[in-house]
Amino acid sequence: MTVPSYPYSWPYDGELVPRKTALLVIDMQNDFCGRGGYVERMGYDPHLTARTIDPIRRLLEVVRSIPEFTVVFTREGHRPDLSDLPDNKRWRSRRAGAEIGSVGPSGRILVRDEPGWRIVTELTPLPDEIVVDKPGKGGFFATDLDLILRSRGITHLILTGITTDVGVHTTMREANDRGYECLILEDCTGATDVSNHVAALKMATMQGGVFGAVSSSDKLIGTLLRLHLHNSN
Ligand code: C5J
Repeated sequence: MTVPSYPYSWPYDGELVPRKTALLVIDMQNDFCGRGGYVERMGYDPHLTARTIDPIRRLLEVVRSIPEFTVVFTREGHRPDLSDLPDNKRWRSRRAGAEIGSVGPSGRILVRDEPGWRIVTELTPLPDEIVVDKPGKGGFFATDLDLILRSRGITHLILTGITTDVGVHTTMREANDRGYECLILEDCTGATDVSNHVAALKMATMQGGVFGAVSSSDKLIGTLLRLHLHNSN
């Protein structure tokens, strides 16, 4: 069963196989979509990123009901001593008015275990779901994400989370170079700037789908429910 998507149906290579597919929920942390967090401190509207919470929650409900589907959450953040924070990331965040490691209404910005760094309560991972902590924008840089996915035989990734143009896009590009087939969901991703969100989705589909395919949670949920019904008959 394939998911209706642009520019081609996904997966390209046949059936959607839950055992070989992982749902990635990228950086759905208070710092990126909550009040007083990193995004708001930089002067952006956190509603643009928070609008993804509901569609991701609905998708998670369906995915969690399907046996063998892997769910992976990522969290961007740094050690309290900031020893894993490169200077370029630090000074650029300072220039944006929200220096990583400084104290704000949600605790120290993008520092592990602080309130702002936590995943929003609506999307709290279940105890058997995988959580990957990452110091960079991409989910593969300086993490064991690739090892975990390959150990499970996963070849297809569904990307959700924030921000479309930074954390999600970097992860999709890293995944694409590593040979994973990627599907990005337009309503389950969001950016601090609407035109960046639209451009990031368009970029994925250029050149016949240079990075992957784009679809929506409704279309994916429809396919997953049909697949689930089909398998349980
Ligand atoms: C950023 C992200 N913006 N997850 N990270 O630094 O988009």
